[in-house]
Amino acid sequence: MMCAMPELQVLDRDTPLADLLAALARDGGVIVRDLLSEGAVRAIVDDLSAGFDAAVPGSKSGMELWETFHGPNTVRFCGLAARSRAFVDHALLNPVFTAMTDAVLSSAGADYWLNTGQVMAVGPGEPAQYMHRDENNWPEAVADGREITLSCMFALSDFTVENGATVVIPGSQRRPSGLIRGIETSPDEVAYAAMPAGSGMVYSGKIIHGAGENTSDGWRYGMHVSFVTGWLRPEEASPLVIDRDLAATLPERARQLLGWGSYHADGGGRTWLVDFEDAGRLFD
Ligand SMILES: O=C(O)CCC(=O)C(=O)O
Repeated sequence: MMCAMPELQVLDRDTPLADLLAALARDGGVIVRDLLSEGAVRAIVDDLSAGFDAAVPGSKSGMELWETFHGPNTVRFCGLAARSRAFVDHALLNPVFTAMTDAVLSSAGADYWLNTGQVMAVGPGEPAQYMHRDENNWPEAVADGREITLSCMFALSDFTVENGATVVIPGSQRRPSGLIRGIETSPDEVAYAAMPAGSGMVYSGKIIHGAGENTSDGWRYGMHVSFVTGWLRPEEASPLVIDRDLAATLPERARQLLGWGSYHADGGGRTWLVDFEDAGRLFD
């Protein structure tokens, strides 16, 4: 008897928040249709095209593990808020993704900030990335039942099973915490984030996933955006890239998410201050 392949739920962007969160809680990931309008995708791609042209596939880290993780024929680059105002307006401040993040990360801390905004363009012939969990970036903070990070993979071009759509193991967010670095998977346990450009897969920091193999002759253009609770250090040092003059042109919430604001823990702790004041005061 043939087993049906698992599938992620695909919901519209105007689905009630409670239903989006229920799908996320059940499967560990949910595809949201039209998270970005056609115009937003076009504006982001236009703004990032110089980055695509300049970027060389593969990792420059010189570290074998990272080079394998990044993929030899995958183009990645960050600093998206410095390259694209459309990224800020439509992805960083995306109303659906941020509403989901508000709900999911509220049990980890009083606020969150950008972990990374990253182009992930998978080239023809690229093998599948090893399966992993995003929360393993912060091993000391991982705890069963607590989400510390939430991610969205925005499709900037159509994602298909053939061109490397992200592979996930639905339900794996409920497996015991611990480091996952490459595990065997069977076809009857994985789902693919196959989706048209403009859609996005919102996924838990605990779900086991990785970029799929690209067996096509085209590129798969993805843009990963993730948030992390405000008391943890993000992967990307955003305020070292988005300078104060540029930050001054952005909406206040975008500035806060990019590290130009301070963290006020429930209970009174205050961190990331400037001379005892909230970093946001720099813009008064
Ligand atoms: O490119 C993808 O589909 C997923 C990549 C990923 O999970 C990562 O690099 O952390």
